[in-house]
Formats: sequence, C-alpha cells, structure tokens
Amino acid sequence: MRKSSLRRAGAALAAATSLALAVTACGGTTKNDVKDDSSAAASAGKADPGAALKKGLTVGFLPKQVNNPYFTSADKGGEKALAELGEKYKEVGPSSATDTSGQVSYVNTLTQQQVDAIAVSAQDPGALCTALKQAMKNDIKIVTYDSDTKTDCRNAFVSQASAEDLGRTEVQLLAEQIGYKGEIAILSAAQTATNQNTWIEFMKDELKDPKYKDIKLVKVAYGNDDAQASFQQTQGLLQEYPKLKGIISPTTVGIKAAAQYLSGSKYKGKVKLTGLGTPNDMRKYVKNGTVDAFELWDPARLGDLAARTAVALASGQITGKEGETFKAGDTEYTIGKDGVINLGKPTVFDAKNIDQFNF
Ligand code: RAM
Repeated sequence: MRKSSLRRAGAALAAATSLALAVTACGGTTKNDVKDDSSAAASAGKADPGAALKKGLTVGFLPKQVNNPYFTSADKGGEKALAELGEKYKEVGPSSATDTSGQVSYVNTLTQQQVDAIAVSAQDPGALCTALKQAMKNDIKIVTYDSDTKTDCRNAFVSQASAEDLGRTEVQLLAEQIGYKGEIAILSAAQTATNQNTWIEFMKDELKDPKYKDIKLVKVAYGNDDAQASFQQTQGLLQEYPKLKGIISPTTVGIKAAAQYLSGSKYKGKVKLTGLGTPNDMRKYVKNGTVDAFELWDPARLGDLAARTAVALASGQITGKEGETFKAGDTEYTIGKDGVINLGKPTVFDAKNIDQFNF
C-alpha cells in the first residue's frame, strides 16, 4: 500500500530534480556522517522480523554506470536473487560515472513507475538526496549498494566490505611491494564518488603511521571510471612524477586501464600497481608481471545481498535500524551503525589463486 498518492508527483518531481541539480556539486564522504534521527530510515516504523517476504515486488537497480562490467556482474547477482524470490527486476542507469543528473532522472522515473524498492550505487553522496527522499515519501524503499549516499537519503547501505579495511589494506599491499619507500599516487574514479573518497580517506590515515615515513603520496588523479581517461591519467602521472614507485587504483576501470598502460611501457614491473580489480580483467597483467596483487569482493554477491535487503525492507522485515536482523539466503545479517550491512571480507588475488576465480 502506498502511503501517499503519486497524484502530486509530477510537480514534486520537477521541484525535486531542480533542487537535486542545485546540490550536485556537494562533495565529501560518509566517513564522518552521523545518522539524523529525523531521517526517513529512523521514522520508517517498526520492523516485523516474522513478516513473510512479499511476492511480485519490483526492485529497480540503478548502478553508477551501466556499461561497466563490475556493475553488470553485481546487477546480474541482484536479478538472480529476485527471480529466486519471485520478484521482478529492472535495471536503468547512465553510461557515464559522472552523470549525477542522469542518476537523479532515473530515480524520478522509477518513482513515477511506482517500483517497490530501488537499489542504487550513488555517484555522489548528496546529489540524489532530494529525489531519493521523494521516493521514500512514496513508500519506495531505498538500498544503496557499492557507493552510499548520506545516511538520511536511504533506508540501508549494503557495503562490499569494511571501508576502513579496504583503504588500509590497499596501502599495506603497495607498501610491501615497493619496500616501504618512494613516491606513490592514487588513480581514482569520479571526484565525487562516495565509496572511492571514503577509501582514500582511510588510505591517507593509514599513511600517517610512522612505518610509512619514507612513502610520499604525491597525487590523487581521477579517471572517472572511463577507460581512456584513466589510461591518460596514468600516463600523465608518470610524466609528472618520473620517480613514481607505485599506484593504487581503487576502481575496476582505473586499475585495468593503468595496468594496460604500464604493461606496454618501460615501467612494467618497476612501477607497482594495486587496488580493486576483477580477476578476469587483471589475469593477464598478473601473468605478464605488471601486477603482483590486488583485491575485490564478488560483485554478484553484493548485488544478491542488495536485492535481498530491498525485499526484506519492502516486506517490513527490517526498517534499516541498527541491530535489526534478517536472513539473506542461508546467512543471517545484522544491520550495523548508520544502517550499514557488510557483505564480508574482500579477497586478495595474486598469481597463486587468480585462476580459481571467474568474474
Ligand atoms: C568501479 C566502480 C565501483 C567500485 C569498483 C571497485 O567499478 O567505481 O563503484 O566499487 O570500481
């Protein structure tokens, strides 16, 4: 049952779109966000852990970028879970990872279509908020997955792993590879991406440890999850910092493009590269000696959990409050602080284990 009518939705959505556009430039991360008690999530009513899962619900997946193989795998995982549960799946989304106004329009379209829940990977923590709050007012449950919004703009966030662990382990991996000495750079995705910005903050914090005193972070470059731009940014980094010893690229598009550049250059095997990549993208660069080790979670499992969380929310089993529990497949999950649900630990891939993975 919809709480509020969608009759006024046209005008409200137009206002929502322009307001959302006005805050597109809002940056930052969720690292220090505090949950606002007046948030939609906090006021979403009481959870009924015994409620049966509803059937025939429609969940709209809205990734950062549709033509990114990482999101293809993630959303396929969501589609499969929804089919198993007897729900309907749809996917919409922009083809560029820097099209926040495109993401806002897709949220508005899904709201007009009266889907039951939206699973969204946000390109920006604030830009989608007005549109997402409008959706929640229309009783549409919002799950962020992969990349969060501010906490009051969604009911729950399905996180791929602990952001802190990811940020710190990437620095640890690279530091070992360069012998704890030399200049390093980060090749990120979009400048506003919540997930990458949160991980980068933890990388910078990790680098404060005295054991990294001989390592200097010289630049954070942005390849916008665009293969060509990421390739050029890598080339630019090496031109600007010829003594560079290592690069961390916490994006599947960025690390692949950086590996492609390094493997065809005189820096192959000399400039170390790590970060987050898919085994299928990175296999040949591990085998040809460009990359020693990198990490990731299974994107399909992330999409699966996002879908199951969306269905649990839309069925009233959970509301997104800390301490609530629900079953996704065979696993019981507990909602943590700020409505965060953690998928688990990422895997580190290297020459020894990479052939065991196919995604
Ligand atoms: C890219 C996207 C995504 C991120 C992965 C690691 O595909 O930026 O948001 O989680 O890389």
